[in-house]
Amino acid sequence: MTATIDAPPAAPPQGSTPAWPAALAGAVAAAVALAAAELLAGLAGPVPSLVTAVGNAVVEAGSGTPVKDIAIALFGTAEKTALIVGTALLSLVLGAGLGVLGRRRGMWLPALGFAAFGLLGIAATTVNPLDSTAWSVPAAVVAAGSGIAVLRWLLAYDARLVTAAGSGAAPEKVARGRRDLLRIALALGAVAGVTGALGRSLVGRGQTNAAREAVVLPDAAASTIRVPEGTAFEGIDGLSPLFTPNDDFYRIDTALMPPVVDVTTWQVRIHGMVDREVVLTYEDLLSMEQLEQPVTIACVSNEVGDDLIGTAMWQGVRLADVLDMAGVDPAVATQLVGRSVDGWTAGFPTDIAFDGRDAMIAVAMNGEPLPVDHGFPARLIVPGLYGYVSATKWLSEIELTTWEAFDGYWVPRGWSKEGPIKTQSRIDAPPRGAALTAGEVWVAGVAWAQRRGITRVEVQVDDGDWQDAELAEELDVDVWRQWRWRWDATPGEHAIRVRATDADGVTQSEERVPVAPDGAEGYHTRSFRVA
Ligand SMILES: Nc1nc2c(c(=O)[nH]1)N[C@H]1C(S)=C(S)[C@@H](COP(=O)(O)O)O[C@H]1N2
Ligand SMILES: [Mo]
Repeated sequence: MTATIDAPPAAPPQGSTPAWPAALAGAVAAAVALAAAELLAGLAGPVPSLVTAVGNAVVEAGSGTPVKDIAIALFGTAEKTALIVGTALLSLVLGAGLGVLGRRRGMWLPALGFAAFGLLGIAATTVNPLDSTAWSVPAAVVAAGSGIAVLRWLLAYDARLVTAAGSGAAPEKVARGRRDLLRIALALGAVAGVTGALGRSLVGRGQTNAAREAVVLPDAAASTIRVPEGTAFEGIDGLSPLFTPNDDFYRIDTALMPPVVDVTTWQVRIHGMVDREVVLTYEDLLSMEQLEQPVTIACVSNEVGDDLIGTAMWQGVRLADVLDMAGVDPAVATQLVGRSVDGWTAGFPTDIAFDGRDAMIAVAMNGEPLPVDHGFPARLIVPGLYGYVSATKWLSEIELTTWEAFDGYWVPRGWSKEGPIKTQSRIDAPPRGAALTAGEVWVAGVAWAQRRGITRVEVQVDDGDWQDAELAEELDVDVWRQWRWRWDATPGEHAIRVRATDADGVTQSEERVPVAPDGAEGYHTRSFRVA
């Protein structure tokens, strides 16, 4: 100590070799390792999440012990999340320790530490029979490898700074180097955080899919979808099928990632202006009387001629049945609001649930449990209303309120409070880009006027007369109807238009109207080149 008073120090003073860079390097390396493992698990189905596996193993080991009770007491009922966060945080702290050790004793120690981490992860996967231990090996190797690489690089960076300080480099230069190191480490940590979160959400999705696959639907939907005789035209290239396959069904929602719902704890609560609150679990819904109904749903944002519309066989519980359990007076509780697990809302007049249409809490789509993208485990389907006012996916609440008391998600954003679907028609065939030659060509498509039904579709070529198209049989007023028209095509460029008339005798409006605020209007027109 006295030497430093009289003369400049021969060795760098303690303050210039702080421990934090090594600790930070270790923590960041651990974060990168975890993130790499999670991303791999998220991307590759059979690869288990090592963090989850370790968490599960801890639960297994700790069941019936105070460890678990303390975790629940500290973090509330979100013990699963707490466990994962806890496992991750503990890993970061251990990583920091490895960083400090690595600087003092050399890289072999942290390398062993990371390898031990990997082995622990692999061992943890043996606890849960659903985890593949074999597939955990690549995850562990990638995790340990990336952790070691990052730590090596950061410690080498730090070592250069220590050497520079020791050989008399300007203190500002060393300080700047440290700031750069801090910045790099924090950036790496941030990237690891984002990657890890992405990986986890993908893992969660995989778990939801597994839960979904385990669902056994009540009889009704076990039947495959049969298309009744005459309701669909065969063999017209480009024509939309009567039922839209789930994989081709349009998807519209505000969720960046579809919410991950644990179906074993999920429930829907019917509350607000009711005689008694009702809470239904997934099991409850499946055990109630099932309704199976084909419905064409549509998005208010569907431009004329576009494909934000699709038809499915929906299965579920009649909404009126559920409302009757709760005791609802639609003259008093004038609005029904569906709320999603992620807080999204949609509201419509309560009357609609009782007016005879097949409004339902749907659990199945085309004979399968609802796909995750389309609202697993349950959603609302209300024939005749655009999705934004009715079709709440990942349903968690049905709240009865008044029309004036609440506005659903899209209403304050400039969309109409009421959203009945408008009569529309679309030309599907011939498909885009088809090489047409003169002669007979099928022009075909779909037309819809939910709640009313379609009675007439007409086609016009260039400025010719409107001609009646042939209609397939109506499956249901709430389902689109296929139409076709035999065109004797002549060489040249032609414009073809279509218009539909509903069962009230009202023809769709010709004047173009944009999608906002309550749905597009106008005739769909396409041009074709005939050779
Ligand atoms: N939770 C939730 N449900 C939602 C939405 C949403 O953003 N979040 N969007 C609605 C809209 S605008 C439409 S058109 C339909 C689309 O349903 P689909 O994605 O199954 O086709 O879902 C509705 N349900
Ligand atoms: Mo929509």
